[in-house]
Amino acid sequence: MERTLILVKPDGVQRGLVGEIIARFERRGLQIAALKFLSVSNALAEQHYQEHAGKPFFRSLVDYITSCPIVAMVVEGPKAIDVCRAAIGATDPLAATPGSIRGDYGATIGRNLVHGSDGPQAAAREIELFFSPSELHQYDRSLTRWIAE
Ligand code: IDP
Ligand code: MG
Repeated sequence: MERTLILVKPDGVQRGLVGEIIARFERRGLQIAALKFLSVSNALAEQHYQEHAGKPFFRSLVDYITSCPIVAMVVEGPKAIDVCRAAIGATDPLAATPGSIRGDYGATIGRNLVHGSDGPQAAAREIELFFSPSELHQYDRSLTRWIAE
């Protein structure tokens, strides 16, 4: 079982795609372990994207992710990191497969709607940046008893 950090970036919120994007992960079979709506500070943005510090797009990336509240979530499941990266699609929406979130809703690399951790180390680091341990929930899913009591 793996956990990974997903962000619905400001363009996803502004375009009214929050429900649609969360639904993609739910339908893929992933289980929500944590979920919140927050404004990302400059400091948090710089930490989250630290691997990109110094790149030409770093400043605009930080401006983008801090420009409007976002949805942060932790989802879990078998191979959750790779499953989510596949559901999200390639970084540049032009190269993203149709059927992926970026392939269906994105047009440009600077507005690609969603973030997903790219490996186990990144996932652990990023989850800790956005969530405290008490905000992460473990529970068993079942169906029958949630349809009829
Ligand atoms: P990823 O989000 O698919 O993991 P990364 O290479 O980690 O892609 O880049 C992080 C984010 O930085 C991208 O999702 C995108 O928002 C932004 N980004 C990456 N490359 C460029 C670029 O060439 N121009 C503008 N923004 C970029
Ligand atoms: Mg990345």
